[in-house]
Amino acid sequence: MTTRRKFLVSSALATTAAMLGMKSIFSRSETPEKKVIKINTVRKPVVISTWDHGIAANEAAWKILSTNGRALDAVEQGVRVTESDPNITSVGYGGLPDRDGRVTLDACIMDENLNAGSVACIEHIKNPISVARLVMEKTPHVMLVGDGALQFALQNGFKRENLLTKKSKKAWEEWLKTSHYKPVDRNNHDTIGMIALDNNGNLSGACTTSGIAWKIHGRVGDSPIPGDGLYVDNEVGGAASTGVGEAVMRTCGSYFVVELMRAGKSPEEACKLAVERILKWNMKYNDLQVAYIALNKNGEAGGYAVKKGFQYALYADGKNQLIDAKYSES
Ligand code: SD4
Repeated sequence: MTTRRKFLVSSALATTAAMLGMKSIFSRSETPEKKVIKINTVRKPVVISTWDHGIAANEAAWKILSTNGRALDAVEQGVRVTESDPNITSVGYGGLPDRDGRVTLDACIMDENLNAGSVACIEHIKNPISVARLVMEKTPHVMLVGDGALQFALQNGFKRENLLTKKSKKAWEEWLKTSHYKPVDRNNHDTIGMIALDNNGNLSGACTTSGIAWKIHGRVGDSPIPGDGLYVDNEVGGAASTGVGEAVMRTCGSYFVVELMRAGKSPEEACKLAVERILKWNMKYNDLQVAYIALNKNGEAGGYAVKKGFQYALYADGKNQLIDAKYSES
């Protein structure tokens, strides 16, 4: 019995699948009478994150994902590993300071219900991602900044700490000798962005950074802005960025990547088109590097960068691997 309703349901699902680029999800039998919708394997869980420090972050996320935990918990715990590592000078504790010697941090988190929480230009808190989560879950707001964010964190039991390690202080003192303000040195920026798909098929993402070294005090980048440094739409996929935040903000980068996936692009194609949008405008940043990572609802992942050198960590099918991203310019 082929009812009109059945037909409508199957064609609607097929259209959705096409829009999401999920070529392999649905298949039909030959005869209209036996129109069976077969849900193929969606690869899950999966977690993807930026740069080589993503390997250790993925491990922490995987512990949660592989025991049927929630993607939101996985991304929070994953990026906390990077934030807490004093040897990583671009995220959290040990991050390089601004030109006044102050370590100011940006972070954003998004769950499977389009909830978002973020903190920008927060000082003295080692794990800003957890403050961002609290903003999302315990306040009617999305973003808290500066002193207000710090006050909120302290009121909620976070510890005030000195985040400027000896190593970062030394680097800053060295920089002070010339005070040459070159905010786009690629070695200076390696935010961690992470997107996870859990066993329930839900997506979440996190992004956290100390931003660009020696920045003007008060400068906020793309990372804490939903739609720029991070975006997750549980119907489609998630994306995160790293690199010169100003270029990402001017193109609403991560939102653009997600919308491209909604329109049927694969994660890698979507990241490439978002990179090309930046390049098309010929933005005048020295040594411009921007990279995106993306993961769709189907468990397909990808990344793409302006320049050579960007790597992302992908944990899927039980394997945690570092992958060299394709790029537009050598
Ligand atoms: C920012 N996008 O603050 C961040 C920096 C970064 O890899 O990603 N570094 O602009």
